[in-house]
Amino acid sequence: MKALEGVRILDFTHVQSGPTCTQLLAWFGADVIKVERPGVGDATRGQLRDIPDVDSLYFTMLNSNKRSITLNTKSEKGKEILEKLVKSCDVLVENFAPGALDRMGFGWDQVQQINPLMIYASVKGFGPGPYEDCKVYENVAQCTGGAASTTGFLDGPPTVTGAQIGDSGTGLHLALGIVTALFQRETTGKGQRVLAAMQDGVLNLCRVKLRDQQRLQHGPLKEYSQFGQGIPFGEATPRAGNDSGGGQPGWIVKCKGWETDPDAYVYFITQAAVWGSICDLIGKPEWKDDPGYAKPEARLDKIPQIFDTIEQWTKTKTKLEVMEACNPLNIPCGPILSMKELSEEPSLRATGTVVEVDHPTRGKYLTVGNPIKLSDSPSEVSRSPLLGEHTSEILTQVLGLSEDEVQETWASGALGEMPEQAAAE
Ligand code: CAO
Repeated sequence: MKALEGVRILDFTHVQSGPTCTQLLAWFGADVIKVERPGVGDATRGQLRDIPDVDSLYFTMLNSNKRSITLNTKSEKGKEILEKLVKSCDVLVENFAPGALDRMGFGWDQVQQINPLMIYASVKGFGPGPYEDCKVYENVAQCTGGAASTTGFLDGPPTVTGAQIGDSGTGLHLALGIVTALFQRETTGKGQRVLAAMQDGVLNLCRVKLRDQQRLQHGPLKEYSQFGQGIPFGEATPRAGNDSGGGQPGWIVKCKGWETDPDAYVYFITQAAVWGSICDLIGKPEWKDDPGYAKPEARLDKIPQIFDTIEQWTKTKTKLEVMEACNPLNIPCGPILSMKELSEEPSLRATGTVVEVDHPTRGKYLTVGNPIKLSDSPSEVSRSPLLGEHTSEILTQVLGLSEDEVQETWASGALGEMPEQAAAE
């Protein structure tokens, strides 16, 4: 028994934000039925392809554990099937451009009438307001949600981050909204709308930067290295390079091999509580009692110099040796792990966070499994569906159509072209 077993999701999502959400729900046991346009499907099936005519990794890594039905929801027959699906599902999830579902005839008002229990969940770029009609992609959200203006170095331009906080981050927010609405439905007996706007999701993840914006009104931000460097603050939260967000000076420093390995670095935090251990470790025991170094405030104007000294030590060790030396002393540090290293890390394979999956046309590929572990609801990762792979199965099993009705629906063209195998049957 999985946590969300018995919950059926009508998955109208595409690209990344929505699929992240429904993939999570599928891992928790929900039956996720992905509705795709006949012949085309989710645009990401064909994007960034590494193997000709094979579903891209972009698609396969975001659509595990789902079933796929092809349906032209703009045809009469397609609308009829969609209405039946709406009646049979608990949750509708979508991340179309604003207004697309209304134009299709399946906006919130219509869906509520068809199925008052339905939870109607949407990702949009912006919430209600001046930008609500805009189409939004990952980096647009990072820029409009406060991440870009606070990421990068002080003397450089705003920078986007590799973590997909706009798309995958919003998908995560939406998933929480959906299970919360399902929980509330237990007492109200009603569905409701769930909206996760990408701007809101990014801003939520940048919460500490809005904290700093308000702190700025009461004086400079002393933990930012620009303070120690005597660089005045402007009106808005500045970019802080690799400064640690937690108020303890942190920096990325070189390790052994940095000349040839772009990831031979470690994040090193000079946490006040372990300052004495740091001084011993880097060969500067005299700093422990030196009034110029002993207290955090005294060190603020010497941060670059202190990290230079730390780096002289880290350059003599690999990043993992630095970690091995620091951990027993409770000195927080983070080796910069490359995607290659993460994909090969045995402990991540052992926990199912990195999983190898077999696919009929692609062969074996790696994906990231469920990062949220439930002790009573294990998440096995199964491959993403081929386009329309489960169309007939869903019509019979979920909607209860007879064989004749299924054939009739194929003949109407609403499902696209019948796959050769199904036609032979
Ligand atoms: N049958 C028939 N038509 C279908 C269909 C189906 N099964 N599935 C989709 N369509 C139609 C839609 O109805 C829509 O038609 P109209 O515009 O004529 O009403 C059309 O396909 C295109 O849908 P779209 O507007 O969602 O796609 P787009 O490429 O124009 O925009 C995106 C893509 C991502 C910018 C937009 O969907 C968006 O802003 N989504 C919300 C924010 C979001 O999720 N962004 C993250 C994207 S990356 O994860």
